[in-house]
Amino acid sequence: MKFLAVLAAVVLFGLVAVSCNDDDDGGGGATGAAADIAEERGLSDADVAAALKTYVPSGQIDEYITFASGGQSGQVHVIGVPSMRLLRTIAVFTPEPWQGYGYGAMETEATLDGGNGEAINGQEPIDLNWADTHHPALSETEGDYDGQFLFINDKANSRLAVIDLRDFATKQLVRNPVAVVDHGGTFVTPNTDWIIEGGQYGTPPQGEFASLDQYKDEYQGLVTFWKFDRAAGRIDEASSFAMQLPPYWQDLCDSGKLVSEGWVFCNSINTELSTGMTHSGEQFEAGTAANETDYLHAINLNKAAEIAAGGGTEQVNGFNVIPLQTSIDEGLLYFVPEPKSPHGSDVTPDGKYVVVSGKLDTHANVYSTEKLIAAVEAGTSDTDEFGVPVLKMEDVLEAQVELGLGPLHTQFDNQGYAYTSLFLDSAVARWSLGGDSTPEGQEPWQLVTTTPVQYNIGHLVAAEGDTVEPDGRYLIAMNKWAIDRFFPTGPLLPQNFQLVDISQGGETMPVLYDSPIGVGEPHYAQMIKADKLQPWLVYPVGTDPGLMAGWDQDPAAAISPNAVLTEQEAGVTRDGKDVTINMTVVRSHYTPDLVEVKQGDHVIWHLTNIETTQDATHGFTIPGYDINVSLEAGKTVTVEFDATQAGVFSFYCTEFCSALHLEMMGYFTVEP
Ligand code: CUK
Ligand code: CUA
Repeated sequence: MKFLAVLAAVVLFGLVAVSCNDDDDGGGGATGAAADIAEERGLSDADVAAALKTYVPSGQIDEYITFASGGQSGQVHVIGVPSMRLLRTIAVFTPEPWQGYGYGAMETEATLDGGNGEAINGQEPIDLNWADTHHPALSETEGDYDGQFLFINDKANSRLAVIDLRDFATKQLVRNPVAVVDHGGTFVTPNTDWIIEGGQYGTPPQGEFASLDQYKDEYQGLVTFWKFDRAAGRIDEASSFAMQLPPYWQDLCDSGKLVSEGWVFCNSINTELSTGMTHSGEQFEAGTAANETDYLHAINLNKAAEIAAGGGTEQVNGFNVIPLQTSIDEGLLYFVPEPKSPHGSDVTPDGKYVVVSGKLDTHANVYSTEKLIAAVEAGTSDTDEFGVPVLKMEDVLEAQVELGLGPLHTQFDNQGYAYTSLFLDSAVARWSLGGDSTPEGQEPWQLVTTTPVQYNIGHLVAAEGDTVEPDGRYLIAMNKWAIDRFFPTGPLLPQNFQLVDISQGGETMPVLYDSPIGVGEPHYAQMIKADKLQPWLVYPVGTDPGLMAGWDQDPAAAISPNAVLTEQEAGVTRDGKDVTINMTVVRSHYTPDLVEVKQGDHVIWHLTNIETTQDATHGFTIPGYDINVSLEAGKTVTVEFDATQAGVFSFYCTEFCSALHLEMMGYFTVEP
């Protein structure tokens, strides 16, 4: 079958290839059935070629998997490449009923609750039920994706999530107790020892008040380094720390790698310390764009981690914070001027350069990490108004590459090209790296070509394009505006992911496919080779996903003490007002199928799907109780609630699992 499909593709492609000289001739070059279809549908040769490059026949699997931020949905979307098919959404910060996330399953309630944080200054946190997710980060080993974990930030509430890629399930949410918002996260260090969460808008520490008149003295910037404990599969909050920074608006960060490993680079805006119209007489838009340059922050993370471990921190809201003065005294923080209103901070695969674009500048600025480290060692007497040492731009800058209007983010391929999104030009710019990486036949640090995209691209993602070993092949332009690309779904339109073929180098860089994303505004994504992922196909029977730790853990250790492994163990027991139900779930019945309680009883309901068949998922809902649970094969879940509502409730399976799915039900009776 596979051979036939390949043969068909070769034949079709051959037919198309014979007449590539005319892009718009209605597929006139193809012959036979393919030509007839192209003709009938008005497809050009380029259309047919793009279709052949992206079509993945039924039963075949995509070569790459993209994890895209779900933006305001607070989720992560899993998308196959090149087909651009949406495979799944992962519930992260937002309750999601299909996955039974936040609808009664105790383990998911606990995960969501972890994201609310603790009381600060005696104020209990408000339940947070949405997030503004921006930057997903795959875990890395020696700078390469290892396919184990995924992290993502919530800009709106300064939170981080840990997702395990064995079951594509969220294991932990943490809320930064010091920051109010974040942006430059998540990015990981080359062995995922640290997860970087850069700040954004200057504020006083969370829970504290200061007037904007006191901006310079009482407001602060922040970057937080979360310690990832790979064995536990969780963030270790007690070993994590933040660094207090001047109240500039820190933006995106990236971790150094190879020669620059141990350093972290964050760009910033609002070095003007603008406080808006009311206080400084100018709206933020103008007030933050007055200076010709802002500051690239270079942070010596290795040294900062030593200082933090050695007790060089203060406690702010119970969290370790290195005060700004300590960072200055210990040489943890250096600034380098960067062009007006910068965005993006992207380290090249060899770790030798950091690319920072200026939104209001036409260049990508390439800083040499080796020059930066040398300048730090040489020392400087220049400082900013807070006393932070400022290195000279000319000592650190390697190149300025003129790209076009509104350059934002940069990714890399395996041929020595860099790719930068041009927001205002609505284009992807391909340019050549210098140093040892210059592509064959190209001059170093030169714009090579641009491909128009529709429209106003934000981030872009290339296959493994931020690792030490990018794959090239594919790039996705993550466009903010769709306008005329899709059927207009009212005034609110989907975002447009456009798949771009970057395999050929030089001036060839065609768009292959438009894919609408109608679920929140994705910002960033990461694309990993599919064969690097090793997802579980079923859970070992009785697994509580909340007990899953690191990948070295014996799977038996994640078997729930509440697992009900056989129908013989199933049943209902009562202890005073506490009623415990031990229930098995299997096609197509629940055991027991009758649960009788009295109004006011406290109900503890353990359910185990004892199936071992892939995709044999069952659901469980109790009408009127806002409970819905997903039980994938092998999973154990506990639901706990007070039987406040009297009546007769037909609980049932919400997943169409078998021919007798409709019969998969039972009665929960609550006697007044
Ligand atoms: S930001 Cu959205 S386009 Cu949050 Cu990475 Cu640049
Ligand atoms: Cu089980 Cu439907």
